[in-house]
This record gives sequence, C-alpha cells and structure tokens, in this order.
Amino acid sequence: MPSAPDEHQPAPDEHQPAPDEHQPAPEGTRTAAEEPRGFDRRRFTLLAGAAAVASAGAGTVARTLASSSTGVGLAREDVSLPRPAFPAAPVPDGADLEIDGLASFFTSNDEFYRIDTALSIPRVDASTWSLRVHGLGARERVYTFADLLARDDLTERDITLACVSNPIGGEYVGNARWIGVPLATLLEEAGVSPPADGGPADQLVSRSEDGMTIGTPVADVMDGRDALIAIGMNGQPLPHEHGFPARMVVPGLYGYVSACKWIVDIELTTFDAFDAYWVPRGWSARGPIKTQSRIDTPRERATVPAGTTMLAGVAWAQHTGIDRVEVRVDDGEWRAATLAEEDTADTWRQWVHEWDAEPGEHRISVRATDRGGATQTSERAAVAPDGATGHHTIEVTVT
Ligand SMILES: Nc1nc2c(c(=O)[nH]1)N[C@H]1C(S)=C(S)[C@@H](COP(=O)(O)O)O[C@H]1N2
Ligand SMILES: [Mo]
Repeated sequence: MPSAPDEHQPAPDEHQPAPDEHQPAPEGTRTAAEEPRGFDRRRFTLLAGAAAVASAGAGTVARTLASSSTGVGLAREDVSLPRPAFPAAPVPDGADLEIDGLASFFTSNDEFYRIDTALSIPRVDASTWSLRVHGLGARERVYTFADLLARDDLTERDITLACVSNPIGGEYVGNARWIGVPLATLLEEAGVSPPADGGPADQLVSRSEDGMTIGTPVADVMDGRDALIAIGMNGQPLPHEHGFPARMVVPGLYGYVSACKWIVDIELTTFDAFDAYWVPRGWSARGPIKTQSRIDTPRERATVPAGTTMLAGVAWAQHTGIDRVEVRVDDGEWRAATLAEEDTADTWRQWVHEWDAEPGEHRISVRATDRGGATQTSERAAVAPDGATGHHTIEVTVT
C-alpha cells in the first residue's frame, strides 16, 4: 500500500504497491507486448480492404504487430474514424479561459497522462481484435472493430478522466473528446438488465489484451450516463498508449474501476465473486471520483510581483458538475472564484480569481462545491484506497 505522497511531488504511479511492479514504459519501447494471459480469441475477422486472414488454433491468440507496410491487418494509421451519429455539443465560448499556466480545456493526446501496468505498450491489430460481452445474465455477443465502426450509434462526448492515484494538486487528470459506442446499448444487446431491474450481475469485469482486469458497477454504466466503448480520442483513433483500438470510458468513475484500455472482454459477474486487479492490492472495489480542485497558476513556490495577480485552475466532479469554487489566501475568508462556462457535468471546469497580492509570503488554498451540495473537505486522506481528499494549497512569495 502506498503512503500519502507529498502533494506537490509529481508523484510516481501510486497504484504500485511494490517498486518492482511498476515500470514506466521504457523510452523507445515499441514492440508488441508479450503473450497475453488467459484469452481465447474465438473470432477473427477480416476488415474490408485488409489483405490477409489471421487464423489461430483453439487456445492460442493471434497477434499481429500493427503494420500497414506488410499489407497485413489494420494499423492505427490506417483507421479513419466515421463521423459520429451523435456529435458532442459545441464547447461554449468561455469554457476555456486561455490563461497562461492554466491547463487548457482539452488535453491533447500527447499531453494526456498515462497510467497503466504495461511494460511495453500493447500494439493491437484492429483487424483481428474483437470485444466479447458475456457472463451472468448475458447472451454472448462478439463485436469486431468493423462492427463498431459500422454502427449507427457512434457517440461523441467530452469526458474528464481521472486517476485514483492523483495526489491533491496532481496531474493525473485530463479532458478529452471521445467517440465511442454507448456501453449500455451493447449490454442491452446482450440482454443485460441492471441490478435494479432484477439483473443478476452487479459487476462488469473488463479484461484487456495485456491481462488487466477492471471492475465496474453495472448500475453505474446503465444509469443513463455516457459510458462509452471509445475508439476515438480528440478526433483521432485512440493512441496506442491510450488503448487502441478500443477502451472503456465512464464519466464519474476513477480509471482503475472503469477505463480499461486495449479492452477485449467484458464479463458480467458480481462483486462477491470476483476481485479485479487492484482490489487485493489495497484499493477499493468501487471508485467514484471525488470532487477536486487544483490551482494551476501561480505554481507552488512561485515568486509573483505585487499587484493584481490571476489565480486560476480547474475543478472537477464528473457526472455531478461543479457549482462553486472558492479561494482563500492565508487565514482570510473563502472568496468565490469566477467559474468558466460549463461544457458538461462530465468535464472539468476552469476557474479564475483576481488577487491583489501584497508583498510577503502567502498561502493560497482552493476548494470546490459540487452540484450535489458537497464541499471538498480540508481533511487529508491518502490516495489509497479510494482517492485523496484535502484542499490544494500552495505557497508563493510576492515581491
Ligand atoms: N489495460 C489497462 N487499462 C487501464 C490501466 C492499466 O493498467 N491497464 N490503468 C487504468 C488506470 S489506473 C487509469 S487512471 C486509466 C488511465 O488512462 P490513460 O492512461 O489513457 O490516461 O486507465 C485505466 N486502464
Ligand atoms: Mo488510475
């Protein structure tokens, strides 16, 4: 179990209980991953235009290094995303305040945080990839990548993803525009009912090409929120690092209980029957995102000139929405910050506050209140088992 990190450190992946379990992907590693554990690939499909057929005996897995030069398979570079049937609403003017030092409203794919246990990033051939849905109360269904591309319900949504191991003030959070198939629809096609309607499964276990298991409440993904099997990120096919060809994204749940990358299998089961990967390692089986806020500018221990200073940052309470952000300097009153326009309740929201900075050392804190009426507690909790709490606080020098 990791202990609470110093909140101003760009923390290593706090998920990792032992140093040997976590290797950030070595620079330059671009090979296919090792054989995945435990998957029967039952169905191999050739996409229109692809030039070769993959085949494999029972119990083996065909994996092709994605490559267009060989003419085999469907590489990421060769995927063109269809226009979504249900586009995201335009982002309102004023959602991005464009203040120096403040995280931009959308996080580019290159800058998006990456958290996973993969020693080398899986390179999946989309032409042989498939997603199986099966288990308790489900009729088995298998979808190929071509099946997903051809669907008439491709949906585009802005969703802010966050990691449970993000320390207060940390960087393991990002916002992207995703394109995917509504997960609830796939489950309905398999005949799945949510527990409230008598369905026998309360947990959906996702498995990835590289053997990760991630457990998600069935109730959450079927309650009307925009849970997606995503194939697009910020207008591009998913980058390999972020799960090509498909991953799950669920607004309001930390990534370790929802955002399975390189997903190949969804099993309906129960929380009683199965513990996903992180659960026996000290992390909560359920991980709703906690309302959080962050000061982006000025930076911790910055020196700023006296006079009017812009304090700015982001706040997030995915699927609930941010109602209020307040800032406190030293032991003063909490003062309301100005909120940027809201895109959706599933995205983070920028805030800004003008501060008349007087010379000296100052301490600045931020707290958010979500639309459920809950204000972030000042009480500090470590990232394990279910997400950090406390106010992001920085110290600055005014000269
Ligand atoms: N296959 C796989 N999927 C995974 C993980 C992983 O280790 N392996 N990590 C999860 C965690 S902890 C998070 S926070 C998100 C991060 O997604 P990103 O790397 O695209 O930001 O992916 C989730 N999906
Ligand atoms: Mo995470």
